[in-house]
This record gives sequence, structure tokens and C-alpha cells, in this order.
Amino acid sequence: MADVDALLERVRGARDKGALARLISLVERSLADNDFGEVGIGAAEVEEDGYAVIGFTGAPGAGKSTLVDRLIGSIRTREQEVAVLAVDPSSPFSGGAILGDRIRMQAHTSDPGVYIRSLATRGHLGGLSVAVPEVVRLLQRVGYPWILVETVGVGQVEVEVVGEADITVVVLNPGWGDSVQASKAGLMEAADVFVINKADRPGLRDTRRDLESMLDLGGSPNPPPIVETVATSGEGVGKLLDSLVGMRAEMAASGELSRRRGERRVRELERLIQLGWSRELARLPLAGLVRERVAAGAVTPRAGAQELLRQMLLSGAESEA
Ligand SMILES: Nc1nc2c(ncn2[C@@H]2O[C@H](COP(=O)(O)OP(=O)(O)OP(=O)(O)O)[C@@H](O)[C@H]2O)c(=O)[nH]1
Ligand SMILES: [Mg+2]
Repeated sequence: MADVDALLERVRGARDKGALARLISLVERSLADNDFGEVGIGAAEVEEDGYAVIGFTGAPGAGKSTLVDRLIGSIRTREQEVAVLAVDPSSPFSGGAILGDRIRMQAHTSDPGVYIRSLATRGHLGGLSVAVPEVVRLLQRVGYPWILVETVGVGQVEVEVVGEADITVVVLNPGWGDSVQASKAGLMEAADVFVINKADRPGLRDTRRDLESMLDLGGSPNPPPIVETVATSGEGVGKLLDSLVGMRAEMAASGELSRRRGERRVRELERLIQLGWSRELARLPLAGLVRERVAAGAVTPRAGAQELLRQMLLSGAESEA
């Protein structure tokens, strides 16, 4: 994988965005091809508090992209670099995906300190849950101190992606029921920071009060902060960044950051083991036959699974002998 090393050097040295795009494509392709081989860029983790992964989630149209765009501006004002991953779980294509966001963030694309990339992972091996951590690890290894991950899409996938960030920002809007929606989607537990964006709209006070009472009910001794923003004007975005900076420092000092990252790595390991196993199982000569027999009702699914697992263990033992 000398090629990969050369690309990595070009990104580390000159912030060659073309080289970075090629590296991400390599990761994507290896997942799309169901190629479990070493991509060669996931080797070691850099030191713990040199970077932070911030995930943004919330209802469609809540203003996540506008907010991320503004946050890029604030981070750049503080002369730090930032990478943005826009994750589109519904599309098998990257590049054209999330066109609107591309346009929105276009002002930053000529800035060498900003890297924006959309990641479309439907149909890939393990989908999002495997691709996102790999690409995040790549971005972190080439030295981006801020990695912002925005998801488009709804429901389950959002929550899944939430698990891939150090700090999760849940974006709500003023208006009846938004916080109720968030709580139904399981986002209340996942939130480290709440943003009430579109604070220029009516209903701000009510939404804040709803949210606060919901958090009270949750009874956490350490409820997440609530930041009000108007992403279109940038109002409140500096405050959001301050709050992220503070939280990141606190989490690093308390050990929470490394605890979360350790958990994430173990989850990733488990997913990869599952994927590896199912791939190996599917490759067994017997797999097709067992599937047919299960479909026909001749064998129960459990007996079929047991038979295939036994076969796999046997073939593993043979190849080792
Ligand atoms: N009035 C007002 N409009 C906003 C604000 N923030 C974003 N918008 C508008 O809301 C619309 C949706 O914003 P986006 O940033 O695309 O929202 P999103 O959450 O990224 O949307 P998806 O990616 O489709 O889920 C756009 O028309 C924005 O201009 C705000 O603070 N106030
Ligand atoms: Mg968006």
C-alpha cells in the first residue's frame, strides 16, 4: 500500500485535497467491493484530544447544513482547520449527493483549511456504520482538529450515525412538537448539546420551556446545554462553538472522551466481525443449498444457521491444519 502512504503524505504536507478525495474513495470502494482487505489507513489512533468529532442531527430542514456552514466560518476565524462529512445514507452515489449543501458550503471550498465531502454509502458493506468511522479515522490521522458530521435522512440511520461522534448536537426549531419529535426518535438521550435553530421564528420560548421540562423529567444531574441560533445570520454560532470547545476540554479531562472512543472502536470491531462472519458464511459451498432448504421449510432457520456455522468452523480448522 505504498500508494496510500504517498497519498497520506501529500495530504499531511500540502493539504492536497485531490489526494484526500482519492483516499476516501479508496475506503468507499473497498467497502463497496465487499473487500475486507487492509485499506492500510486505519492503523493507529492519534493522541486523544488533538481532534473532536461533532455530529449534527435533527429533522430535515432544521438548518443543520446552514449551521455547519456557519460553524466552519467560526472555526476558521479561530484559525483552525475543519473537515466536514455530509452523510447521505439514502443514496448509493457520492459526489452528486447533497447538491444543495455543496452549493451552500461552496464559499469554503477554495479555503485550503476546509475539506468538505459527501459520503453516500447505501449498498456498501455494512453501510454507514462501517464507512463513517473509517473515513473519520482517516481525517483524524491526517490532522483535522475538527471533524463535523452532518446526516441527511431520517430515523434509525440518524441515531446510528449519532453513535459515531464524540459530541452530538441535536438541532431543533421553534414550534409545537419539535422537541417531542426528538424525544420519540430517541435523540434526547443522544444529545450532548441542543441547538434551537431558527431562533428568529415565533415559539422560541415555548420550545425552550418544553425542552427544559423534558430534560428535567429525564432527571440527569448534568443536562445538556441549550444554545439558540439563527444560522442564516450567524447569530449564536460563536456561542455554540464556545460550548463545543468547553465540552471537548471537559470530556478530555474527565476521561469521557477516551471512554466514548474506546466504546466506539469496540462497536466497530463487533460490526466488522459480524460482517466478516456473514460474508464467510455466504461463501460456503453449502450456503445456497441451506438457503433453499430453509426457504422451502425443509429445515428451520436455526438449524440451517447452525449447520452453516459448523461448516465454517470446520473449514477454518482445515485451512489452519
Ligand atoms: N429563518 C431561518 N431560516 C433558517 C435558519 N437556518 C436555516 N434556515 C433555512 O432553513 C432551510 C433549511 O436549511 P438547511 O440548512 O438546508 O437544513 P438541513 O437541516 O441541512 O436540511 P436537510 O439536510 O435537508 O435535512 C433553508 O432554507 C435555510 O435557509 C434560521 O436560523 N432562521
Ligand atoms: Mg442538510
